[in-house]
Amino acid sequence: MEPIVNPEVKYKQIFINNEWHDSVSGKAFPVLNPCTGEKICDVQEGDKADVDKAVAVARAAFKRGSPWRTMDASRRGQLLNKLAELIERDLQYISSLETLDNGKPFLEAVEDILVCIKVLRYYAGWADKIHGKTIPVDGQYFTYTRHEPVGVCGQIIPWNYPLLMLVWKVGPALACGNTIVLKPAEQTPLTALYCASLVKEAGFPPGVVNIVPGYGPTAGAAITEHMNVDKVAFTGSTEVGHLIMQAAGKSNLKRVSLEMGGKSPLIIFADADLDDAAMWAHAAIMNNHGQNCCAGSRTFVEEAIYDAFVEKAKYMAENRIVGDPYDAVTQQGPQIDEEQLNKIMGYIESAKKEGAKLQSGGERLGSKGYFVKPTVFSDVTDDMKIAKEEIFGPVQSIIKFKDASEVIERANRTTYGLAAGVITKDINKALMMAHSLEAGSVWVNCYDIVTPQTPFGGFKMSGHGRELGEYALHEYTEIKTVTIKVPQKNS
Ligand code: TXE
Repeated sequence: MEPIVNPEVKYKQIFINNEWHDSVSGKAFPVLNPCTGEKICDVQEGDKADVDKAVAVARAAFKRGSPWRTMDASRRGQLLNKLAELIERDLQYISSLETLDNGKPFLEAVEDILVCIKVLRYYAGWADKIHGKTIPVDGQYFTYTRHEPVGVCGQIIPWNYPLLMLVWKVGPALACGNTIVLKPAEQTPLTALYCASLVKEAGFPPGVVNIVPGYGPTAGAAITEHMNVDKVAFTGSTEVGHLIMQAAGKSNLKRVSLEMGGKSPLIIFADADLDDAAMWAHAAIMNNHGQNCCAGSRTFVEEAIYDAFVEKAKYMAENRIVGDPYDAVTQQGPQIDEEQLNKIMGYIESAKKEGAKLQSGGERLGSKGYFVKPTVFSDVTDDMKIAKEEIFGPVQSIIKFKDASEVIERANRTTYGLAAGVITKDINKALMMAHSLEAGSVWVNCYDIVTPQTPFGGFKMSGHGRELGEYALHEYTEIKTVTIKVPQKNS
């Protein structure tokens, strides 16, 4: 598929009640092209007043007796399928828009959007299969459970996978019958807004999905503090995750699910096929420019193959093609913005100072846009900043280890727990590692395999709750126990 280079931006307003609105304040904010740092367009800037409007209509759409509440569950599934079909129809345009806004290579944007379609279809299938149980209770009673929607769900998403993060949250929420007020990241609101137009075209009733672009401390905080929002789902930094739990605690104790960052270990044993291991490790950290919550940002390599591995890693980084994301050969585009660029460059400098050995990259590429050369450090030790903190950039840290029990301790010595990987031909070792690593996902002889069917989320400070798979439905339902006295029970 060919991209539409610099596609037209069709929607720049706030989407409330299936209509487009200017912000109450009259303000708009610039959306920048990460390849150039230049403005793509201005988008209406939502704030508390706009969030209030969106929550009010989402609440009305959730009222008992409303078209949405009285709709057959199977019909909700049909609407989700329709939305998937419309995204598929516009795949080329949406992927092109994602590349413009986010900077990821066009073919990777296409991959993202194809996964969006799969996730929507997966949850479309669930819509009429979300049900409770009848329970054989003690006494003369008949008891059953109902899985009811939670209500108005606030959803706050990041910029690294803009439409994918929207779909991960919107899919299960709608399958369960909730209504939504979603805030896209300020860096990347464009595909979310286009998707809003498809929500309307698909036939979702007004007020079911509302999209309020804006900044975190204003629009985002208004969602998290709102007394009429029943649940908030968030993907982003741990720092903001803390704020979200605090806001929920201070307001109405809304339900909270969080997916935050990681410092995920990928552990390569000496028995691994070296080329294969180097390929997985490179992809684990470099994919999406390192802007991946489960990036394999600590590459642990057993000492017997350490030097040979470093050579391969260096070669792969040096040969990675960085440049224009609309060019089909490009593997890496720009980082999302200047703040992220500066953060990454700061980590690279700290590694140089702390004694890590720079094998490749280590600097910005060009002076326009936010490109970083794929960077590899060897001789990284556990106490260095780059081995402890999330860099969120194309920076591989290769760390040496001696044996399995030692590396388990070291790999788990982090406040994060999102993902981990193991590469070995020894099945016993693989299983022992998989069951010892403190992470929500463990990949063996592969990495970053996330599918619509598999739960995804973090241990420890990487998260609360799970997205995707059947497990995500728990985050979007309340369980009600109904007990009825009966004159006589029979087994
Ligand atoms: O995240 P923020 P940023 C990590 C990664 C990255 C760092 C900072 O390490 O370098 O976080 O990125 C909204 N109340 N991840 O600054 O600020 C914000 O508007 C409510 C990991 O972009 O957490 C955006 O919509 N909302 C990650 C979303 O939160 C607030 C993906 C994420 O932004 C808010 C992104 C507030 N007070 C960054 N402040 C992952 N897990 O994949 C901000 N927001």
